[in-house]
Amino acid sequence: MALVPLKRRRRAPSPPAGPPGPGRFPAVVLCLVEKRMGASRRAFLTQLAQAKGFRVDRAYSAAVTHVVSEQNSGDEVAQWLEQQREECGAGGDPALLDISWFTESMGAGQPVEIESRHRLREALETLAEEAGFSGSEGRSLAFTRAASVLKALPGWLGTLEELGPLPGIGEHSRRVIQDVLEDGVCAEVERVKLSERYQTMKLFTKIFGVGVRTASRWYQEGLRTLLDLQEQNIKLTRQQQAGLRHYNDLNTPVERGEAESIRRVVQEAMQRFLPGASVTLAGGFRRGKPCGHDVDLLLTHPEDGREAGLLSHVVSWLDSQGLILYQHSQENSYGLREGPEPLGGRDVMDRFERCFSIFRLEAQGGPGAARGWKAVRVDLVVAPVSQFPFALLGWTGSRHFERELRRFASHERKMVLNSHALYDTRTSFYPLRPKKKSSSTWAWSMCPLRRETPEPWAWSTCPPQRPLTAQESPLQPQKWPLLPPVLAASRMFPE
Ligand code: 8DG
Ligand code: CA
Ligand code: CA
Repeated sequence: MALVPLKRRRRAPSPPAGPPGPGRFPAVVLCLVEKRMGASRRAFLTQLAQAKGFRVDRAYSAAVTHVVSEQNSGDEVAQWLEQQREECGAGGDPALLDISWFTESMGAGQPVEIESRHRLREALETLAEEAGFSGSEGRSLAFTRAASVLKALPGWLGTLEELGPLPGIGEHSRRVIQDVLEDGVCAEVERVKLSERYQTMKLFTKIFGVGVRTASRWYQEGLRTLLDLQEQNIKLTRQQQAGLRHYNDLNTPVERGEAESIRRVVQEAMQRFLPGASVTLAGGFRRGKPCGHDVDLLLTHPEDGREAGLLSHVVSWLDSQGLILYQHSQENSYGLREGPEPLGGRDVMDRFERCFSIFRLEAQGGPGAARGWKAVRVDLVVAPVSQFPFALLGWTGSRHFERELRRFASHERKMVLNSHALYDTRTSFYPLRPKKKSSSTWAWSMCPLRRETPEPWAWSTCPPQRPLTAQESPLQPQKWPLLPPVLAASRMFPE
């Protein structure tokens, strides 16, 4: 099945051929599998790794120590390796690694320890994704939770017994973990990865604007490829058309430098209309991820209310400069007097004025360099400064962390937390409001500034730590009766 058949592929720049130097890490020689990764992405990742001092060989040889692949099953990579060995007549016993090892190593600036948990997490995340594709939210959440627990483990997991009675890992997940630890793969996961339904759902849900329901309907109608959508004249929304048009770019990870460039462009545009307004990079980048699937930007102004109406000016101006390939905006629909809203549950959705867009970013090397530009998904969200801490917390993610934090607020604290406010349902239906509207210090102080997704499993087992003292906090706790629990929660997950 063709996975990306939409456009005839450009001839991608070949990764530099040769003769490779030892790199900064003489014991590590990488080779990237092109299948499913694609030639452009392979070239890009090769350059990225080389820039960090890794030796990356274009062709397989006995010198290769680490084989990195993306979206291939264990069997497929083993088959690939067999073929390479035959072709070059060399042996070698490289570690077969998923892209998550590569990403973490690039983030760390050095090869990270190869751990079974890379494979374990990938296995659980695949099952979570598959459960989501089947509309089984509960099962999907259970696997996601188990994957998060593994991610948070401080060390190497050698046996299932070492997990002990750790909460958050159910029977099914334990079976998967055991299989991977014993055999290197889990048959159930391999079956899922090879199934036509899973592969098709993955392909379709990666189109901007296509959710599980639409993808599932298309699958039931017999559609299997992106080309099918075009040839069968499937009716698409404007958003889906843009998603399909820029499919390859939008499924190429956005680098931190690219995100920062877009943030600067938006910041400059904002200064034209409202001096003093600020743009903050949120989402995965704020959690320290080196790359992500889009750029999340939070817009605000130190004076509450001044930000209203700003977004349409900014977007129109960016559009007039040819920087926007697609956009649709939504107005703010949040009413502060309403009290805790249904959206305050565990849903991450909020009601800020926002714009879902696709930017045309001047290429800075990497994919799109030959063409001169690259399409990048950007979410622009406008938050009044009085709601900014909650917006920042909500838009920092991860989705799973936000979900668990909201669950913590309601189950452990009888509060309702959303991206607008924190309510104490026992004492007041009015949300926490900042006293000093223009101060940004308090905003930062109450957000858990973490570099990684924290350990959600720890929340129910750790007692909350003490709230900040008045000296430690720029806030005045006595005036902020609802604040300490959030601070306490944030204290559990220091940076
Ligand atoms: P990535 O792009 O690095 O791959 O991942 P991410 O940055 O963690 O995910 P994201 O899908 O871009 O979402 C970023 C956060 O924004 C996530 O925690 C959910 C949060 N969020 C809100 N409100 C809303 C909303 O109304 N819609 C969406 N899509 N996300 C929201 O707080
Ligand atoms: Ca993001
Ligand atoms: Ca986003």
